[in-house]
Amino acid sequence: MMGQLIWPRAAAIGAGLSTLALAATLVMMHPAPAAARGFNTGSTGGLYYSESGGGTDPGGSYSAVVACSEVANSKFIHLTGGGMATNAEFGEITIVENWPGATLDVDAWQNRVTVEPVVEQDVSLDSFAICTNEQPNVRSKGFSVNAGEVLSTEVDCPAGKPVTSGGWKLPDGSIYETSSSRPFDDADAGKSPDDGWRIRVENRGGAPVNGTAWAVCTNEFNPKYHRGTVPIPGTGQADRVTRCGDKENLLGGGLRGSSATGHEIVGTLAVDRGDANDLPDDGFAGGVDSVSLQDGKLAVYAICK
Ligand SMILES: [Ca+2]
Ligand SMILES: [Ca+2]
Repeated sequence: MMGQLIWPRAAAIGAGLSTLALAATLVMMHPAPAAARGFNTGSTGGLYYSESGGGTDPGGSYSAVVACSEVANSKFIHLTGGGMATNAEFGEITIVENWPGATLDVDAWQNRVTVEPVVEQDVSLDSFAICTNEQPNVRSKGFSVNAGEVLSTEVDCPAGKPVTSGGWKLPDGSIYETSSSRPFDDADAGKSPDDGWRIRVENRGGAPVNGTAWAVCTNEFNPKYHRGTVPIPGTGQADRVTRCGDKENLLGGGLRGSSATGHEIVGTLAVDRGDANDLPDDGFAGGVDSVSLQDGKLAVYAICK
C-alpha cells in the first residue's frame, strides 16, 4: 500500500504516555526520540528539525508537544512549521490538533490525535517542529462549523510577511473531518500562495463545532512554494511527497483533499530525500483517507527557502 512508504506501521511504543503534561515533560527530557520512525534531528541551513514520538492505547487519545526551546542549540527558539505522522491505517484516527501554538510561552508545534474505539493495536504519534532563530508572526482565528456543514476559513498574514505553515485546533468528542490545511493566494499581484493559511472542516456531527485556525508568517524568509498532486481513490488512502528544490530547506507544508466532504487529513510530515544530510529538510508529505466515493485529487505543498 502506498501509505506504508510514508507512515510505516512501526512497533508500538510506550502505552500509557497519554497525558499532555507527561508528553511535554518527555519532550523536554528527551528532545530526539528518533527510534519511532528514523526521523533524524539536527540543524542545517539555519533551521533545526526536532521531533517527539510516543504512542496511545487502543481507542485512546494522544498529545505531543515539540518545543523549539528544547532543541540542542538554544538559538533555534522560534518556529517556522511542523506536523505529524502516525502508523494508523485507513479510518483509524482523527487529527484533533495540528497547530503552531505556544506552550509555556515558548514556540512549539502541538498535536493531538484520537483513535477509533474499534482499533485494537496501539497507534504511534510522531510530531515534529522546524525551528529558527527568527521570530515569526503567528496569527490565529476562531471559527464555528454548523452541524452537517463544511466551512473554509482563512487566516491572513500581514502584508510582506509570507506564510510558512499553519494548522488547526478542534475539540475532542466531536465528529468532523479536516480536508484542507494549506497556504493560499489572495487577490494580490503575486501568484504564489504566500498570503495566509486556509483550513476546511466538515462537521459530520449534530452540534456546532468551534475551532481555531492558525498561520505562521515569516518576518525573515522569502519562501518558495512547491505543489504536487496525486489521485485519491473514492474509498481508500492517498499520499505523496512534494520536494523542495535541490538547494532549498523545508520551512513547512500543507495539503488539500479536493472533496469538501469525505476527505480527511491523516498525516503531514517533513521528509528526507536521502541527500548529503539525513535531516528531513527536503520536502513535505501529506496523506488523506477518503470515503468520498468519487475519485479526487490530493495536492501537497512544500514551503521551502
Ligand atoms: Ca500571493
Ligand atoms: Ca536531507
